[in-house]
Amino acid sequence: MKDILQEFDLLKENPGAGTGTTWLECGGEILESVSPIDGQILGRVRQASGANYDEVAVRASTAFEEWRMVPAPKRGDIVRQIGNAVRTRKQELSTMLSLEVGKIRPEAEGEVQEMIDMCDFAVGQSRMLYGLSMHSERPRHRMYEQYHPLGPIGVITAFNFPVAVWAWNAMIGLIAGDTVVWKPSSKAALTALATAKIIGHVLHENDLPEGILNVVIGSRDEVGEKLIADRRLPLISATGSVAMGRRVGQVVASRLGKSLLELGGNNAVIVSSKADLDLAVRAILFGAVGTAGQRCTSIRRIIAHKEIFNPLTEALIEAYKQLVIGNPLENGVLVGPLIDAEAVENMQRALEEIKSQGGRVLYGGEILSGGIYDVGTYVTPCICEVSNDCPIVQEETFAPILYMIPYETLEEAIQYHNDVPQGLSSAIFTTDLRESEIFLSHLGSDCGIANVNIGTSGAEIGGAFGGEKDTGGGRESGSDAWKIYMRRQTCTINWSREMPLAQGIEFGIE
Ligand code: UN1
Repeated sequence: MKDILQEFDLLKENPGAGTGTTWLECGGEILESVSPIDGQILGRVRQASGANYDEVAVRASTAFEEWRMVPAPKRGDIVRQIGNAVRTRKQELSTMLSLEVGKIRPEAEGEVQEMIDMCDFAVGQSRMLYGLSMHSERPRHRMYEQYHPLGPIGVITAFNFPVAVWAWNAMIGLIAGDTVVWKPSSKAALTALATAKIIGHVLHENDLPEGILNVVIGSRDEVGEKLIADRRLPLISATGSVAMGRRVGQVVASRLGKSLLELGGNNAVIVSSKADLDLAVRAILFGAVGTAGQRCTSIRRIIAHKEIFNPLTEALIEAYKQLVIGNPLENGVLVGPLIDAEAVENMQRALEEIKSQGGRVLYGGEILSGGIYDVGTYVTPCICEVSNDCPIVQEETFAPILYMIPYETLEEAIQYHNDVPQGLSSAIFTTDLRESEIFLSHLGSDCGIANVNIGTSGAEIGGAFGGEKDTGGGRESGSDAWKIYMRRQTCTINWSREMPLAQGIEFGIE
């Protein structure tokens, strides 16, 4: 295999701002991309300065003037080509992603597939930017609504889904006629640059103006703060922690911009006494341990009926014992490293708190050592028994810690379920129709995503993705999420020779 940097024409040191085909002379600090797999430096990025950010924003604004005039289905055709270009580079891009953020190969490939699927979805959507038409209350008047391109938009993404979540926003933004300024996580900088290169090439080959898709890697203070405060960007879509989202939401609201926030989850699964336990164990394993517990949709809490609490816990411990933890690029490994030493520290701190709050660690939680493990990013996924009133249950720790919480009645289970600040994804395992319908009703889950007999993670792109409460309220990806990327306009046309007013108002000089 060629060196992964060469695969994407990346250098040992790369400028952190550009369009994929042209790059700026960057003036920020050097960022090292360190693989969580073995601590090796994969490459370096010269980050953007505040002045570089401005150059990017000017390019995105200028390119918007042209891009918005390309007919939407033609924009869709460009996105089709982007999808095809990513298809041909799926292997290399997933390898880059695994190396940089530590995802196991099947999940890295799944993520790149999610980006490809998003392109396909956006191509279809480009011919379906529908507005309604209404019957006017005035004679010989016509009313309808239409959707116009919005402008250059800002997209801030997290390390754990460095390309898929960006594609949710960027591909829909593109077909909507927007240009995109992408600020990826500094922990996934090279993956972002590689992606920008693949896509930049497609745009260039189609003789499109530079600046339709831009990437800008930089610090929060120099770049992040400027981007969210930038009045040229009518929409900021941000994925990350609740603290980050609160800041983005406040700054964007203070300039009356639109924000689309996809923040923390603290997702629970209710396992009823009438559940198919075999299904539940398989789903919980993927949901709690997949991506080493670093998805916003990861399962963090199991609310289990007391009758099946013990057998379920035992089955999960048995399954956890069989997990192969190690180099995510190797076949058979199911758990890779956490993103960095800080994530491991946070996990350890949470485990201390669990114990001090009366919880018990039933399995796992150790930092592994020896061989590849010596890099300090590998941990054993952990199962804890806690009571629902432990304060730690309210928090999302971005690590593979699973809380087992017993319940007696479904009402109590739902109360526990909803009793956290976050509201992203949720599930119930039951074969009882009444229980599942209660869970899906207004009495049930208060989350943006609610599932029956499947886990909380691994959502398909076709639905709108996002959550309530501290999760931020945004919706991305499928369904009608495209609307936020466009400017809605209601139009009324008078084709009569009269000037009637709405609500029957008479106003005029005799
Ligand atoms: C995230 O972790 O920010 O539903 C997104 C899922 C993935 C996306 C997760 N499709 O788990």
